[in-house]
Amino acid sequence: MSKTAVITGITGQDGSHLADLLLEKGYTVIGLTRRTSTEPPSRMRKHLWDKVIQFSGDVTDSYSVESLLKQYQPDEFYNLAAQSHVGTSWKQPEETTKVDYLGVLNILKGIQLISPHTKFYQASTSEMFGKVKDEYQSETSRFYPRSPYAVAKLAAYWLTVNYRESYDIFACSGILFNHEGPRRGRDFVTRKITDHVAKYKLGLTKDPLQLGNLNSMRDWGYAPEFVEAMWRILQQDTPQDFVIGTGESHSVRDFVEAAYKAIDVDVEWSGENETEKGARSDNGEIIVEVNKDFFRPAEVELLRADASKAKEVLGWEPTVTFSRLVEIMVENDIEELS
Ligand code: NAP
Ligand code: G4F
Repeated sequence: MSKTAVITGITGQDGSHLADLLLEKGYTVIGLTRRTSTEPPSRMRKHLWDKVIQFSGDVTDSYSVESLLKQYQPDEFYNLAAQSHVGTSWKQPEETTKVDYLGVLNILKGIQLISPHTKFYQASTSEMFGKVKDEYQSETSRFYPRSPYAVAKLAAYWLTVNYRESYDIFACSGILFNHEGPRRGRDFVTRKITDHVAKYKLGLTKDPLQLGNLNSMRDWGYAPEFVEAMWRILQQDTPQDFVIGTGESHSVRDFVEAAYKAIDVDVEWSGENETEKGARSDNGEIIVEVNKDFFRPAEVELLRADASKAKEVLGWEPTVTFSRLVEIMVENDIEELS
């Protein structure tokens, strides 16, 4: 008999890639979708529409989570639902806490009471490391969250540990570093850049790209490879937490340079100081401007993964390099816009 898996956040980047992977493996996939996710134009990827069972609900509504668990008693439950935008979490801290923390409590309570055999995956994040101490962050690094988003995610991480230890539930966190690709939301910095560069290439914009902090460093990987790690985490004999990332870190400035390089444009940085630096193309046009509106009240300066446990225990290793990732995203945006 095929295994059954629930995915919350199935209309998001990771949810859609995970659904593709599990369907390929023969799973029956149930996606929790909100009414607003299914109103036209749908946020659900069209190719998934007929292949997954849609269950209408919301992780902040315990009745809908419990009904889902009662009806399907799934083998696996992947909780990817979140208010996932860090910048937005200062503007909507309550909403962020409800979805990213209370939503997780609803699911764990439901599993404990209704479906204790269900294996649970929590989408934890490298943002929990925040103001980092270690050069590379591993499962044992100190947490120091720097946003309402990261605080809610850290509480949810500890709740997952707590339910595992208190009720013997197979509950795990994947602590994933940034991962990107063609399905990334356009308000995250990578897709914002590649979307703009594609428009520039196609002559659809002459405006400079407006960005915030160019100095922050992120460990950017390729999303389809990261959902494979989620699945492997739930196939282990014992429930454990894993850091998932590439081990390489680049600045936002590096990402901008690589994206313009993908369309054969050299970037020359200018400006009085590091924070105000914008950029010109090799033909003198201003192509990037630093805009204070995109700075955050507190910043995570550097993230870089030590994913050696994942390599050793899960046999998981990323293969897509930083420059290839940027090319994939720019090529995709050019194709989508053409
Ligand atoms: P995303 O594209 O922003 O998707 C978020 C998903 O959550 C959407 O499907 C959204 O559905 C759903 N959602 C939001 N509020 C909900 C609610 N109250 N009830 C049910 N569903 C709700 O995020 P992503 O990049 O795929 O990330 C997936 C998960 O991994 C998130 O938990 C994120 O915090 C975490 N994470 C991501 C990264 C990364 O680099 N991508 C790294 C570490 C951790 P609607 O369509 O209805 O809005
Ligand atoms: O692309 P970002 O918004 O991603 P961020 O904040 O790293 O969060 C993402 O990764 C986390 C994992 O570490 C996830 F948990 C989270 O859900 C999300 O997927 O910003 C990356 C960096 C930041 O330092 C930000 O300040 O880019 C900087 N940045 C500079 N200009 C900008 C912009 N970010 C955005 N979104 N927009 C800008 O214009």
